Amino acid sequence: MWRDLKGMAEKARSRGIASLFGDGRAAAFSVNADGLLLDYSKTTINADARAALIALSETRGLPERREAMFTGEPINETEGRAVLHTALRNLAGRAIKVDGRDVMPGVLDTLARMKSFAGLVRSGAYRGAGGAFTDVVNIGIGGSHLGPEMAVRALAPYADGPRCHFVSNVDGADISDTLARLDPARTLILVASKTFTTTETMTNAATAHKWLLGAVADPGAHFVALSTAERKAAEWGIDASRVFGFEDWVGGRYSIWGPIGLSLMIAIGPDGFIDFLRGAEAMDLHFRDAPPTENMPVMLSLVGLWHSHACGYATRAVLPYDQRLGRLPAYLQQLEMESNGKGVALGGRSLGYASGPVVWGEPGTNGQHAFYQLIHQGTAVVPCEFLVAARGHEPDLAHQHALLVANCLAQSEALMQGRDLETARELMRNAGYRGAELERQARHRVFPGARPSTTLMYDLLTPFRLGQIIALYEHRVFVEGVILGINSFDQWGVELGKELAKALQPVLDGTVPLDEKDGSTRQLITFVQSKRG
Ligand code: G6Q
Repeated sequence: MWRDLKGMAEKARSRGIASLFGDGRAAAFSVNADGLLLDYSKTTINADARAALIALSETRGLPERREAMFTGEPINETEGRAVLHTALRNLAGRAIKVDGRDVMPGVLDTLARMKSFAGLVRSGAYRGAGGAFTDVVNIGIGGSHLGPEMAVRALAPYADGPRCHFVSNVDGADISDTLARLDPARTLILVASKTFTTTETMTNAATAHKWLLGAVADPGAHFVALSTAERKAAEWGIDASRVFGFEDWVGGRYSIWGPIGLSLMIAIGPDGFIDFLRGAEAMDLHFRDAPPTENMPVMLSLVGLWHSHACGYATRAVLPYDQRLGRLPAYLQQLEMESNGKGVALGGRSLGYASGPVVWGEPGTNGQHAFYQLIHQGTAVVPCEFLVAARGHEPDLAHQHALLVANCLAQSEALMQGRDLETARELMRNAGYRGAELERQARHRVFPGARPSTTLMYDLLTPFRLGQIIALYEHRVFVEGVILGINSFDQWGVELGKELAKALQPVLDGTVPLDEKDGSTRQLITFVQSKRG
């Protein structure tokens, strides 16, 4: 089937994109979902390619796998776990059973506890040694960091609680720079760690504890734990009333919807957080029910696979024309690359084709003045995924928002249209060039065009909308994983480096000899040791 799709892609390449536009293409190659519009008409996909992609998804068992995920079957097969982040936003409370037990009463109870605690922090009823908390520091990494950091920044216009800060890196510079600006007596620390064992997080938490120890009588009262390891959090000395647990069927990078989202809830308030969950719930219902051509996660995924596996484009750029979505590319990098960056299929055999694509990006218009050069004229084709709101949150600056939207639309138009040599010659002729110099200058001004992009548009980036968008990407990654035959919910590839780092620590300290290391590692360690003295 991949061979057929590759053949189709080859033919599509010669057709280009602009020539496909006739009556109704824009609407026919777009999907709407509760106020979101995904336009994928500026790609080479035509009706035949779409039908073949949908057939592929069905052959790979997408409808059955999707149902298995929503109903709590252990589809994370290498870890023997269900995959139920969708339960965290199942506000309707529909029963979902894992091993015969309905998980919803526990989920809703934790949500109610989070709401109550966030309310107490926001009102100042739960306070620090120096008064109501003015600042909250979320200490976590990877899935316990990127989601809340991205969402708090995205929803800044809705933030009316204490300021939220995020510390992740084991590099002492991160926590040191963050705490330097804060008053310990009015700072609440959230230790966000599913396992409560992650080196970076536990090291930073200990540093924060030391910082508080010198400043307040009861540092423990300034700590909250967000973790599945409730016993470990208790051993660490955090009172059970401030431990918010979740279960192992919530993967780290899918965990923003529960306790790991507490910083977001404190920032925008429980009502805003519920709206965020509602947006995700709306996307879940849509994903579960809509037929393929009207199903946004399915179509977004198929368009992505068309580009990565049929056309062979190795990367994909995420380009939000929204400054507050500045961390979305990093968030999606983890979601996509940790989920589908695998070389082995579910059954244990080698994949035999490319894994999920490399994802990267930056907000527009900034990227335009940096790497868009390569996107327009470089030799590698990079499918671009634009996101933009129709309206901004700054009514006084509507003219700036209009400029932002114009730039976003112009980019997708330029990528598709390009500029041919004859037009470039004409431009250079008008600029006064003649002869060989005209020809030389003209060639530098040619844009190949026919470069694909999609645009995701929405009215305003509200909590509901953000919830919907994040759930859209989660499901897109799931569909892609099903079609590629990958388990999107484990991450064994991060383990080896962790093990080696642990073993290297005593070597760096000089308590274990260097001998067994390779020449390069030995040289680098010797350099560090000589500088440390
Ligand atoms: C995410 C990954 C990983 C994880 C971090 C933090 O899906 O599993 O990024 O979130 O390693 O783990 P803890 O939350 O257990 O500290």
